[in-house]
Amino acid sequence: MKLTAAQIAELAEYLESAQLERREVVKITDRYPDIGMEDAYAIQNQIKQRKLARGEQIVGLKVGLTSYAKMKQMGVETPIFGFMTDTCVIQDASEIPMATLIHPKVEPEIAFFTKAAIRGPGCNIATVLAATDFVMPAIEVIDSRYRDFKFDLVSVVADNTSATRFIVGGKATPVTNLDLAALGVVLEKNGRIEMVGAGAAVVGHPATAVAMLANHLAACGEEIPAGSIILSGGITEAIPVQAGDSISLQIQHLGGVTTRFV
Ligand code: OOG
Ligand code: MG
Repeated sequence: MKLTAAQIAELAEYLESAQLERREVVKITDRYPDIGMEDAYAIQNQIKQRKLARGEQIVGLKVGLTSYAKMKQMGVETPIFGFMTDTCVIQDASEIPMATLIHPKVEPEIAFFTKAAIRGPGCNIATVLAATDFVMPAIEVIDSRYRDFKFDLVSVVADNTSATRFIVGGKATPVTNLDLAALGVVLEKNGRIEMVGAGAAVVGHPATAVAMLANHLAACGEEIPAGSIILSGGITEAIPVQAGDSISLQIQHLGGVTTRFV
């Protein structure tokens, strides 16, 4: 660790208040250029403690920068991991007020619902599928707290991987007989196709992203609990949204999910 406990607490407060007050801030590496990955997760963890202390509940976990498009863009080879609380949950087909966000983008994802704990190390596609109750299509709303949505890897990890809102819908589909890598994905904004993709865009298979999350948690003696929702990572690039935009995601065999920004 390169930061002191006091600096970690201060940076957590800095980022979380930006989120709560819906304003952009300068990225933390501009002030502390030497921040390492361990510090970044310590800041994210401190943000989690702040939210728990305020009575929020953890509802799920997320994996980010899993698509080859984003990895290339960021020059990284390993995904990043974050958490979601009950305040992130938006119901299918309901509205999201823009006034509650900074500069949101949406991305298409496959959400996993676990029926058993997943504990690393050594997790793989098979371990994950065996512990999966069902999958559903999910729209993730990401909203970086950083100016112009620009950041480096440690800054975005500290900022809880831009986690903000998510919406699940469609059919709760068991994974038996389902090839998640081959599923076609269509993301529309206001009735126009914006992005198309396939499950394989996420590190070859979305369950691999979940396995990487379990293996990451294992390094700190943690696991993915049974009954978790896991967002396995954006399948395409994220698209920016504005008030008035309707977003619709269709995933082959899993059905659709929609939301509208007002
Ligand atoms: C970081 C979060 C990325 C994903 O699915 O790739 C993410 C960002 O791009 O703001 O959630
Ligand atoms: Mg995402």
